[in-house]
Amino acid sequence: MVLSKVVTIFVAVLSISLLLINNGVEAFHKVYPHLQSVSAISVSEVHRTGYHFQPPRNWINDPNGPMYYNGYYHLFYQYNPKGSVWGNIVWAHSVSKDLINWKALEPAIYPSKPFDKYGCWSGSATIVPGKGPVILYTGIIDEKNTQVQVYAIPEDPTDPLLRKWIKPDAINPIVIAGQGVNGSAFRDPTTAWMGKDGRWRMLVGSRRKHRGMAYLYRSRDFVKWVRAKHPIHSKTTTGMWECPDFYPVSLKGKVGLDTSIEGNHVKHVLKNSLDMTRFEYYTLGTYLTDKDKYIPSNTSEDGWGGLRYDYGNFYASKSFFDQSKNRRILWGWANESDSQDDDVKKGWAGIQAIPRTVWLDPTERQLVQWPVEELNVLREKEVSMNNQKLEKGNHVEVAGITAAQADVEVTFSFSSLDKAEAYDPSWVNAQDLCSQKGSKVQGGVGPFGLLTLASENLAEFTPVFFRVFKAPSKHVVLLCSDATSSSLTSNLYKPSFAGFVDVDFATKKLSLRSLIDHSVVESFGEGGKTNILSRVYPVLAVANQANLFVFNNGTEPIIVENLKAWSMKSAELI
Ligand code: DQQ
Repeated sequence: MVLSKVVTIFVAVLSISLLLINNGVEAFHKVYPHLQSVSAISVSEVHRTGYHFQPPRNWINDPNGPMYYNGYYHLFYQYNPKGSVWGNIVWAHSVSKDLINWKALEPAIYPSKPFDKYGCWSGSATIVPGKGPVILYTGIIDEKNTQVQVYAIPEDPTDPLLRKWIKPDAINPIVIAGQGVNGSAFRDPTTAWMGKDGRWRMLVGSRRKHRGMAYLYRSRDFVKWVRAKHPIHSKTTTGMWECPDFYPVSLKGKVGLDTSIEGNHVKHVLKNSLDMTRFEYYTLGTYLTDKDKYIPSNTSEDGWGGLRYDYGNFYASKSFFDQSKNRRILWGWANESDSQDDDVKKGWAGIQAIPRTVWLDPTERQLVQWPVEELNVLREKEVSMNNQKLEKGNHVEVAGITAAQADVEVTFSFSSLDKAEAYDPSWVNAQDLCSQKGSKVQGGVGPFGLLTLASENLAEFTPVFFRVFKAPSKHVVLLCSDATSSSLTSNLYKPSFAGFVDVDFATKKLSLRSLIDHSVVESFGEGGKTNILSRVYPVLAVANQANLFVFNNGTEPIIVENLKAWSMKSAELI
């Protein structure tokens, strides 16, 4: 009795502290009745992106049902057609031939039935052999946000753009919460996969009290679904699991796999988006197909401190297998870091991160991500820098490109690690360490990296940088993307996002790529091992007043071995 009280108090305290550090973002289902149908008179352009996906106006959140089908990529996403805060949610729909240039169509799925009258929330697409694409999504049936799962198919499967979707009345909703399941925490069905027994499986995110869960459902015909006795996986204290994603990755190479592939040559990935903190984490593990259980590997922390696709603003992500290029592609939503009132004034909120190819690192300890190769077609006007030495306190401009809309790839090197600062083992939280040390506190090996979206006199800048520390038996590398000095505006969330990088120092080099796009700095450390997306709102470092620099603020001299930077053309978003 006493013990259970202690546990309850501990969980409550943990939940409150997690909420206090919740990535600075309001709960996504927070309803602003007075704002959610307020349409802005005009759209503010200054921080709109040039090549990250965003519609002409209004609120967007989670990517939904991405797929490649009959020559087109389809991206659906959560969208408020009436305003720029969350609400009135439909599935907006865009199509593309190359994942970069998009054409908007009419919303594909919108409230029209009793089983989705109060909203069409997130879900996934599965290409069912012999049937074509099927979307499973969460319908909201009442004002209490009771959730059911809905089945939708194209009205005309021969339409190459799959414009209209129907939700057959005779079978919907296909899944309701059922006994023992919390009906207001029961959402975001995954892409389905087929087991060796010929039955389909899919997951639905949920929680039981504070335990995050992914319920498993099975079906023979994709229409009648039965819940398995046990969830595929669950974890104490992690709270509601939103937008679960479950898929195999090959042990060798970068090739992506269809979601139904299983066997000794693969590991599985389970990713969940944690409603309590607005962060996601994933584990790598083994899918025991005979038991329909997923067991995370002992190299993957299963919980709050787990691996993240991205240590910045990246949420509700979803991957799909692109059968046209045999790769797995990951989409994630990047929310704003300004206030709801700002969003109403500017007439838009939310973007999608650049789609990323994802594969297993050869160490098998983590995933690696890289912007899809198609992005490179937007590159123009290349400039480069080679063997540029950076002494302590130096910064050098990367001139000649449109620094507010750019792509930069750089490799830094140094000749010795002797000067690396001592690592304090209590520094387990990378973000805390980054906010403590930042880019301005002089170090030994680092901080060095890029000053992005910088005003000429550095009154504003968003540094993306490494700091190297020396622990007793290894070196610890921190990658930071620090928004603290990003804007002279005060009413903004300016986090010091950071993650540790798993590095082999045989070559004493570190590489970085940053995609800079007006209010986005999306960075990939060490070839995509540790990635961070920041949203920033400079007032001086805008348009052609933005600059890009390389810098070093450590005592060890740093060499910019090779840097290439490009102005980026704008993507077509029509
Ligand atoms: N957003 C959707 C939900 C999902 C959440 C609602 C995650 O289905 O759980 O817009 O951002």
